[in-house]
Amino acid sequence: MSILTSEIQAALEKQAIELPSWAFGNSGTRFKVFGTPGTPRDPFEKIADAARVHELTGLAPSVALHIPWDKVDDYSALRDHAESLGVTLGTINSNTFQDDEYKFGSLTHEDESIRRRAIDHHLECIDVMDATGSRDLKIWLADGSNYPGQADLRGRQDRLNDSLREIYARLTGEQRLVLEYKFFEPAFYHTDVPDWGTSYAQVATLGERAMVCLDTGHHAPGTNIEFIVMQLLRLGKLGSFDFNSRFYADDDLIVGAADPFQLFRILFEVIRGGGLNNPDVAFMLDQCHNVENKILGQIRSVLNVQEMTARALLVDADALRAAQVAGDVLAANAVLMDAFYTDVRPALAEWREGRGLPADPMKAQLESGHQARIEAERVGGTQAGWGA
Ligand code: LRH
Ligand code: MN
Ligand code: MN
Repeated sequence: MSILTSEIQAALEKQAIELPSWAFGNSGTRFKVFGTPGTPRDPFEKIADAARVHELTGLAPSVALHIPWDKVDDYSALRDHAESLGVTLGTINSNTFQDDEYKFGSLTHEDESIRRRAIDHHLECIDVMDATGSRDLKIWLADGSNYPGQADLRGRQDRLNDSLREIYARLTGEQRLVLEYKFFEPAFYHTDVPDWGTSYAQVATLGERAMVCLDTGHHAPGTNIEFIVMQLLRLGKLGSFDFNSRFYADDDLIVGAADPFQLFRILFEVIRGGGLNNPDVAFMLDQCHNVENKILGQIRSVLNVQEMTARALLVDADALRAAQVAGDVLAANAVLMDAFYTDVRPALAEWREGRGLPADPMKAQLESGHQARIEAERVGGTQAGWGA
């Protein structure tokens, strides 16, 4: 008998993790971007790679796009291409962080013509959503300042709110706006949306379909991220995750690589707060694979999320509650740790096989010759990379 009960298996069955198109393009640091054979040259090839991850894991049925990195003439054709490969197009990410105009801000800018341009970019992203069938518009702003006195902090919050109201008003049907926060970078003194509180304060004024996006790499070291997860779920405002892991700042490394225990704690609070398999909470990756193989990096990532989800589902909730109520500190902690230390990998391999998936998706990809095939096919042209 599997250690994964039928209830746990049913929860795992529904798990869906969205992949970022940019994970398949070249990336690096400000020091170097490495090119690698077989890297996609356009959004169509990025989607093909994402579909390969889904084919082997059954965990990644949608792909997030970043505009203009994934700009194409015909979004319906891109949608058809995705669907023909068994995946759908997901979150549309806006981008106001790479144009000269936005040096001093975008949706917060002092100059009305630049702020207008930034709002219009978001309205165009919603046009894209209409064509791709995407539900979520994700906004992350690089807006901020480097020196005390450089910017009017208060005025920028007011302009941000005006801008967001206009963007939100353009959404229709099920469409949503999710506002991501990040405590610093590229701005070093102040950031206009630095924390979950600011994001919450902004989206709370917009309406029900405006939510917070929590990127796990966007917090100061030592931040209790699972507490934020709990609070946002409690408030009904956790719209999405950008999963990744970090050792230092916004490292965008493979989720669960730096601190699997933190990922377990986050997923435990997701389950506790009713966020697992809840359509209101989107699970996305936001990662780059600078030095490792990108398809394998994405496979490893979704498996890490699945493994920690399975472990978190193993927590004996009744025993935990009893120990908490009894004030039995060590027993409560032991309940959590027992689940965390359970190796679920053999049970997940078995479960995968039962669904017609490879027991070991990493091995399956390595032995399939798929990488050699795309390397042979993708010659000429310009490889997609950070910023394209
Ligand atoms: C900003 C961020 C945001 C962007 C992505 C490329 O650091 O996390 O989500 O869209 O990186
Ligand atoms: Mn992010
Ligand atoms: Mn980031």
